[in-house]
Amino acid sequence: MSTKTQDMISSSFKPVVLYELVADDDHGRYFSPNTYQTHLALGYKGIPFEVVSLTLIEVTEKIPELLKSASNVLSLPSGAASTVPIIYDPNTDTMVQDSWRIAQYLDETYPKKPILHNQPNMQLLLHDLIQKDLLYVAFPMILLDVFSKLDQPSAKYFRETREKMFGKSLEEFTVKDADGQKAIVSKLRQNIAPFREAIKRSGGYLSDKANASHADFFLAGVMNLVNFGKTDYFRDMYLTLEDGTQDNTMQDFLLNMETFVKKSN
Ligand SMILES: N[C@@H](CCC(=O)N[C@@H](CS)C(=O)NCC(=O)O)C(=O)O
Repeated sequence: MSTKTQDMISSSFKPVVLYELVADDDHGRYFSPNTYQTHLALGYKGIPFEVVSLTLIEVTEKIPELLKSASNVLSLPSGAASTVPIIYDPNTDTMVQDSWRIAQYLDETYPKKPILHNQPNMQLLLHDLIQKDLLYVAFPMILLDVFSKLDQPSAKYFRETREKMFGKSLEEFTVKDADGQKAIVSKLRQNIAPFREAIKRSGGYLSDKANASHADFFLAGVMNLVNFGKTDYFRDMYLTLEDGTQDNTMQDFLLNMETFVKKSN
């Protein structure tokens, strides 16, 4: 574990490399909540970084080799897997895998603008709530759309792996009828409400006006994925209150988060 902090202002500082997931070679849209949260964390902390964009199929082809080539890999106790996000930090010659492990590494190595705020358990709790209430609820609405936006080899792999995971075809898993979709939109509308209230209370992020946290980045990542899958429903899901009135809090939150995204290398 790296405990030595790094000086980003030093002239010898080299940009951190982020291995990101993109939808296809042509458009390169980021859609993974897991990688997006790391992407936002790097931008928010002001750590100079470069993005290596990989399609899903490229992740399966390149990540095992990449991990083998590294002399120093930090990952979860469960061990390294063939997934992104991964960062390589040339300043410490360290490769770090898994968004949670990366968040820990970033706060240890670059303590300015912390994202875990010495409350890792609370951050994990928020992460799990966002995953359960906002991501998993949206899955049956968006999975087929995500599939349709991937390049062909990635789409084939996505179908194979996700159908195995869910024990049914993507078509069977997807809710397509109007009533079923309405029920999901309504559930998401209810579930986003406490997060919106927290952001309105603080006037900025989930727990504070000026300081973001790991959970904020994951919330933005999940909203970004849902927007990627079902852009037309974004307003109904996130910007419409139970009584039908419109509230742009979550849109402003997401737009603010987008300012941390690296524009180009
Ligand atoms: N717990 C991991 C999950 C990483 C993960 O599942 N990443 C996906 C992209 S969203 C991936 O790389 N999948 C590769 C595959 O499906 O083979 C993290 O938070 O980093």
